[in-house]
Amino acid sequence: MGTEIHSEQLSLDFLRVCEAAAIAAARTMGKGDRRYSDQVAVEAMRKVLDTVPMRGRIVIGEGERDEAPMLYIGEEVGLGARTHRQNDYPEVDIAVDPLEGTNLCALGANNAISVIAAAERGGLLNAPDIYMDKIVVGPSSRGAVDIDAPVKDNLEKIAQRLGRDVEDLTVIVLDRPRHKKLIEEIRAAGARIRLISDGDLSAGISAAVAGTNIHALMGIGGAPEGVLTAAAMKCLNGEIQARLVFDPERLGVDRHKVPPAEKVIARLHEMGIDDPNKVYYTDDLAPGKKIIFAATGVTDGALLRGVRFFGAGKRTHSLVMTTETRQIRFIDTVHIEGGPSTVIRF
Ligand code: VTB
Repeated sequence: MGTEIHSEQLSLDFLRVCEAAAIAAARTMGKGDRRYSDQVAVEAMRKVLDTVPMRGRIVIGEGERDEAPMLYIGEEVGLGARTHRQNDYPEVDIAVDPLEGTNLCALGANNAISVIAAAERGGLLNAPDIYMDKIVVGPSSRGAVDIDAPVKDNLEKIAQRLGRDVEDLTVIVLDRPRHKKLIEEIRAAGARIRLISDGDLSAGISAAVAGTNIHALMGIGGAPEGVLTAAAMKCLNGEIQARLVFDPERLGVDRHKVPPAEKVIARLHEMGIDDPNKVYYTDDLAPGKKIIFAATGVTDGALLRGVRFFGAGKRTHSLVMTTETRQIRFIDTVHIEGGPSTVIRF
């Protein structure tokens, strides 16, 4: 059974986890080796996760057991995973993205982050690692959009809720050929667009925070990122609507580039997903009652600053949130390595 989750305590443990992954990844910034950046982030995250007092189980991670050495789906992590006194620790389901935007980090581009989300058992959808069409909006526009409505209608609704013109909205879209039509539709409606090369998770979070000048995220990205976005939306009162996508035509790729539809449908069935066209709402993706979300900036971004290294240590900027304690913390941490004469700058 395990003990109860104490969100506030655990959220600070997850802060340490994210900080460690972000620092490790940030050290590799600009080296041009995305796999290496990811690897060090995974290793650092895994190491600190194992010091967290919980019986953790990875539900969204680096892939299936046979393809990922660490943080694979089903892996047990945390102090409770390596003791016979398992009942002393709460059972926690965990979704991680140790380095969201591996390319961004490898190139030193903006908005690479380290992310973890957690909930009680069953609180985060065990989503397949395929594509997902998403629309993400902040609290003001919650309940106003519909993933099946024309783009123009959704933009008009968002504009109305925000008390401005469609021309004053900025929508984030992953810069991919599959979004040609979506981009045309957003342009035709009159909204502004920010095209990004990677990282629709950090973009989705930005859409739910006023002051970022980002009002919505639209388009097809990864399904695991969709679950992490949903966890953040639960904490921020934002909304995500989503649908799995595996049709090569919609993805704008050759048929042989993606697994055949029958195979995906069979796999989804195995995972308990009987309707592959189902629309997932925030609570379907992250049904948990006790959701904890933490993210640390790796490179500078719209919401979080990247890791800064200086002689006597480093400084990290993170976002830590919980649904239970209703706290949204922006945490600026100085990690000191130097001696007693180390100077801390405000
Ligand atoms: C998506 C998106 C991620 O990678 O998974 C994208 O959700 C991959 O899309 O945020 P492509 O296969 O078209 O490259 C990210 O952008 C992470 O880098």
